[in-house]
Amino acid sequence: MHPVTSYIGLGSNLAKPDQQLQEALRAIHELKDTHVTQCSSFYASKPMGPQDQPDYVNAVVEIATKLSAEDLLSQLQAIEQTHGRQRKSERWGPRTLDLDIILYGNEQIQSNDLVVPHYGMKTREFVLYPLREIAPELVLPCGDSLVSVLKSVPKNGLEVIRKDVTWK
Ligand code: A4P
Ligand code: MG
Repeated sequence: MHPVTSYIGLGSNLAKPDQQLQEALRAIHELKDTHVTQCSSFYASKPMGPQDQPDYVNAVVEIATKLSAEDLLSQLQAIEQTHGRQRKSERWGPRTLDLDIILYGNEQIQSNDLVVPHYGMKTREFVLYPLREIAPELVLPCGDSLVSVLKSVPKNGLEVIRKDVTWK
């Protein structure tokens, strides 16, 4: 199988978020048949959802992977688990580590476990701006360019907190 270019969204707002993202990045790079090809800066973002929770740190990584989308999802969930993620009933509540598949090649996937492109990607500043940093020319599977989607999404206080992130 030829490697597929996929984009993963990383988010954390508990237990040293910056460190959570750094460790997740290394863990993703070490997944079998997968390596990280680019990573955005780390960004501080205002919480989407309940406001009585800490600000988030978010980033987007580009990977080249030979894993199927389903296998990639289960590998990412295993990384979340080793980072002490506890799934709670509160929607959009705080978390130590959240890894979402934003895009998987040009595929559109709709199964019980997996919806790609990620359902929130077109409205979330903390996904779109980091993505633009590493893939400014990107065109989504629906045919919309990233740049055109970004025009209607304000930054909402999104701020770069770390540049030149490394994963080796
Ligand atoms: N799932 C379906 N599609 C995907 C996909 N493309 N990538 C399923 C990953 N998972 C996908 O996820 C629930 C189920 O979604 C999984 O079992 C998987 O099969 P989850 O991680 O258990 O639940 P969640 O992440 O709490 O739910 P949800 O609704 O996906 O939350 P979001 O959308 O991830 O939002 N504010 C800021 N500033 N930054 C953030 O990163 N994140 C959230 C969580 C809230 N507020 C935030 C941020
Ligand atoms: Mg998630």
